[in-house]
Amino acid sequence: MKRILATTAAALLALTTGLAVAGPATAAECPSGQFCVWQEANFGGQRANWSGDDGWWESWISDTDSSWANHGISGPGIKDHVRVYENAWQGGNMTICLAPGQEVGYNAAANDRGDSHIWATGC
Ligand SMILES: [Ca+2]
Repeated sequence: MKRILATTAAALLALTTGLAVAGPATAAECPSGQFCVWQEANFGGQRANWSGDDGWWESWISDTDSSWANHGISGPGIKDHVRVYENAWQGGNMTICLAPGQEVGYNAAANDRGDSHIWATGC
């Protein structure tokens, strides 16, 4: 009996471990319908999030953005992509563009450069 219990426990442990690995542990925490930006890579540090456009990011997130997630709602004719620009009011170069559902833990070209963003129908 003792041996059966031990085997069952081992099987349960293996099952639990497998589930933990398969789970969405890397998914960024960002509300549905919103565009989220973090000060640190891999969705760390303080987070900013918007449901609409912002032509002038708050000073604490301007030029400190290091990871991004687009949890916008997708659909026909809906502006579901997000374009980030290096200057206010979509000025300068576009640093990064995210498709709906896309999460970027780090991007060297876009790191610490964003100042504004708009929702768009494409990139
Ligand atoms: Ca940063």
